Amino acid sequence: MDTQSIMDKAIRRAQKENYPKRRDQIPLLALKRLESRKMKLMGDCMESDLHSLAKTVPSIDKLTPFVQELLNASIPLGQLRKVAGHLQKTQTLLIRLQIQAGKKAFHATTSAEVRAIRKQFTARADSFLRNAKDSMETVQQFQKHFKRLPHIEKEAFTFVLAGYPNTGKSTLLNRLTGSTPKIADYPFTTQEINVGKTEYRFLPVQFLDTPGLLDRPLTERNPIERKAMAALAHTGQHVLFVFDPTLSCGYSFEQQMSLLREIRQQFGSRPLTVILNKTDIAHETELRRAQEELRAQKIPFLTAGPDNAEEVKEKVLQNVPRNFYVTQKIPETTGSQHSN
Ligand SMILES: Nc1nc2c(ncn2[C@@H]2O[C@H](COP(=O)(O)OP(=O)(O)OP(=O)(O)O)[C@@H](O)[C@H]2O)c(=O)[nH]1
Ligand SMILES: [Mg+2]
Repeated sequence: MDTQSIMDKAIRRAQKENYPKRRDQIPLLALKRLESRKMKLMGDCMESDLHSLAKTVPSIDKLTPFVQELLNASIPLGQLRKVAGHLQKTQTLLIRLQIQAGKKAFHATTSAEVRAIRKQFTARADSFLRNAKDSMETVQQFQKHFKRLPHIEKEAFTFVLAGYPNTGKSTLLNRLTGSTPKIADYPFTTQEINVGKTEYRFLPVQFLDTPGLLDRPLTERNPIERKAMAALAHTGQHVLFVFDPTLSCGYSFEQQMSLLREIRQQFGSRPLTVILNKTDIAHETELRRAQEELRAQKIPFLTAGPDNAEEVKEKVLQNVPRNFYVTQKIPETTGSQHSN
């Protein structure tokens, strides 16, 4: 829906309107009634299109902090509030314009004047719509992002996969849950949060695959990285840090270790397991180096590759506490996907 299509639709709606069957009115009065009716129909039509667009911006404050942060990474929510306000203001202007034009038409003394009033009305309504063009586009972009929000189950125990780009997080999600996120040999393949679901002891467990993170301050992080940070900050009971000891991801041992340190510092209240990935192509020395470092730091780890997916899954799932579903009070932020 763009400004042109809204206007075209309103004009088509007005064109359907014709003189009433009763033709006992004097022609000028009939014309005034007809043109006023056309303007009302056009105004209502435009106003209702704007309304249906603006109402898709839900009350932002009711969204969970996680959803707010995810959306904010794509479209600043402050801007979205302004834009929704602008659309509402345009609706009010259209209604006012239509009332004023109706009054003017009523007081007109010639047919030509009545027709001119409707032309003016159409031109001014068109300019209001054009002014709202950017706001409409922003809302439409927002709708797209909103639709792409991850469908997170509140009740499920949640593992969050994090790590440098290209380390194999999405591949691991596929191995753990069978879900099929996009996997590719370049960084930032994953741009949204992917969710994979499975069961453990007949209870729901989910894994969130996040976009890759670089080791740098939050203020320097790009919007895609900020989604991963939002997932770590607001969701999940256990972090799986995916580490590529082969460095084929394109990032150094030190860079990955430094990110691991930062995540432990920032989100240390939650248990964390390192997944040493790509063991099928890792040299023994590469693996040993990572394992020794992790042992020295007393960080639990698992080694993973294409050949031991089932074993890794079993070991990862053993981290779900037996009493989680009985005693765990699910935090509000564990993330309904949209609101609550
Ligand atoms: N040999 C080998 N390659 C792997 C393994 N896991 C992932 N890869 C490859 O590593 C590359 C990156 O994999 P992804 O799963 O897309 O990595 P990611 O961490 O999700 O990447 P981003 O979404 O960009 O952060 C792909 O070419 C995968 O095929 C593994 O265990 N062994
Ligand atoms: Mg990925």
